[in-house]
Amino acid sequence: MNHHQSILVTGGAGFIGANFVQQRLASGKAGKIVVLDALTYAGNRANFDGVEGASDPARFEFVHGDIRDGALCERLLREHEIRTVLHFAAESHVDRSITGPDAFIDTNVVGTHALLKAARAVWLGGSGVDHRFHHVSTDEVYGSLGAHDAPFSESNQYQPNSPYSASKAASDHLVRAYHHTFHLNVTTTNCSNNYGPFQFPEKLIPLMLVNCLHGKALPIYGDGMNVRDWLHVDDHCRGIELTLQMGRVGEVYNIGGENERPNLEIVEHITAAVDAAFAADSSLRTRFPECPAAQSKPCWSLVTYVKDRPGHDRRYAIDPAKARAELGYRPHETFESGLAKTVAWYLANQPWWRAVMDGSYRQWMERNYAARS
Ligand code: NAD
Ligand code: TDX
Repeated sequence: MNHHQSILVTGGAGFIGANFVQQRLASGKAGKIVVLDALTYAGNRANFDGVEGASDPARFEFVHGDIRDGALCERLLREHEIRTVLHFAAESHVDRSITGPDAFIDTNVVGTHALLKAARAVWLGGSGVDHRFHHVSTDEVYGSLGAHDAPFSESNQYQPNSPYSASKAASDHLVRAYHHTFHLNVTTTNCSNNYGPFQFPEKLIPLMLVNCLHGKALPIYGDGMNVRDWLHVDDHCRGIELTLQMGRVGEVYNIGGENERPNLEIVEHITAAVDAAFAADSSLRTRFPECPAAQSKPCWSLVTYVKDRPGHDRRYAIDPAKARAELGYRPHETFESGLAKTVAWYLANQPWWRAVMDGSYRQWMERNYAARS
């Protein structure tokens, strides 16, 4: 095996990272995948259970550790002769960044810097080796769009509005600076809102789904007319692979779904999909007796307007023209096909979401929700 094809995936036990690792293992690509993950509330070792290739030590290794541990990062880069880092690890939930911003600075800013320092020491320390540091970032760094503004392009000004987006913006700047100052070979992708399997039920789509099944209120922040550009996680992962293959060093690529929708429309789709699933499969009534659909009532009846998120960005939208032109990127999944698959996945994988929600998350959500309503 060619060790030089080994990649380090930080945050690989989280939502997008785990989907990326699963996609790569399934593709049969050569090279070992080393996952470095601190297993915060959002990371789940079980995301690799039963995944083909994940039990083969020549193809996959899981390391429980923190990106802020520079010595560990350096050791992994050297030991596995890593030449490609894919940096997913982050604190990722905007609401948590409002109630507790410190972890966002620690992981997203200090952690990214520790990883950059390790990459610089190992890759640029001696005579230099071919390498790539890919940074996974978000569209939120560009701030909020007005209803008639053009979608975000790579040249938009950075205007982060939440502690989360500010911490991601800071990490983007550090990645850029390590390229310009130290000539580290970096690429960055800024992506819009992802959805799909293995997403923690604190983000809009899985939260609404799980609440429907439990017969719990569906909390709509503000007027429900905030707009996001939704992308199936598989398409994001493909965009990252294309950037690794074809992206130019030092460049930034915006990845989006060309699929802008207000939150209320998303919730409408979810509630309709759950209603339809219950109508088609009577066993769901026994499995989820608290769901309104179990009594032939519409899940939409659970919609509850709550106090708005402080600093809530009104609209995000991505202009993916550069990624399309340079990488040949375009989303494959339509929102309808992607959401249908996602609803089916959550219905079939109750043990997964029950397990990740057991623990401190539930208390946090209840406290947070009580404070808002
Ligand atoms: P997630 O919260 O589901 O997963 C984050 C992972 O990082 C978890 O496995 C967690 O254990 C790990 N982690 C956290 N702190 C760590 C640390 N200090 N050291 C090592 N590991 C640590 O997040 P996600 O939704 O999968 O997002 C992944 C990346 O993509 C993030 O950088 C996020 O900013 C970015 N992003 C997310 C979206 C989205 O819609 N979810 C959109 C665009 C960009
Ligand atoms: O209960 C809710 N009610 C509600 O109305 C939740 C959780 C969200 N919302 C609204 C807020 C947003 O307008 O839904 C929209 C989506 O919210 P989130 O799922 O929290 O995502 P968002 O804040 O848009 O950020 C996401 O996309 C960009 C990810 O969490 C980030 O990690 C990513 O960078």
